[in-house]
Amino acid sequence: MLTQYTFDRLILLGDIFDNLNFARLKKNHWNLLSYIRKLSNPKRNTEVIWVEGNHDDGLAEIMSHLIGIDVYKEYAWSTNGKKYLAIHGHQFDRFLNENFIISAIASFIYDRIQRWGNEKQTVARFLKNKSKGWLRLAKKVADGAVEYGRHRNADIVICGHTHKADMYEYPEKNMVYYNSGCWTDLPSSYILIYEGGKTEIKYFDK
Ligand SMILES: [Mn+2]
Repeated sequence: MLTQYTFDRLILLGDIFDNLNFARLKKNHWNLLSYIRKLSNPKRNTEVIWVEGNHDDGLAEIMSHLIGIDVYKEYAWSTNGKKYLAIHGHQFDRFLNENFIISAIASFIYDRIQRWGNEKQTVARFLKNKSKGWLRLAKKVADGAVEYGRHRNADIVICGHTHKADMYEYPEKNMVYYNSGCWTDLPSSYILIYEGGKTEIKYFDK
């Protein structure tokens, strides 16, 4: 996906790593990391930004040395007169913050489902699209992120965290929310912001 575009800026929206267990990383994971490191080389004029998630909280510093990219809690920028704010989104996940143990178990189970699942991740996708709890969580993260973004004077807020690619409009606040979804399911999803400011959810299937 990365090689099919030329771009000025790549924003990694958190939870790039699950934990510090690097022994679990396979060759293609290291290839991706080394590609990202290559992109961040000043000669390439590509800015690589890592916004910290809840899973890679604390890893960011190590990784910024290893991959040589800057790590942020949140990242704001302007394109074509619109203000964007990228933040991972766990900050608005009250369930996660109030039920840390249950969330850790749920995250463990989801991880197993993904690892045992077939290539198309049928079960993981089913959970995301049909589970009422998941939908409620996705909307709550969106509402929280937009409220937060309003105080930051953002027009567009982009989160990750929920694994569910989404777009919600908040006309009464004059704001739009995007969620970039995730890389671990197929099709993988990401957000593309064109030079003219057009913003789109895209999908990638290998
Ligand atoms: Mn997360």
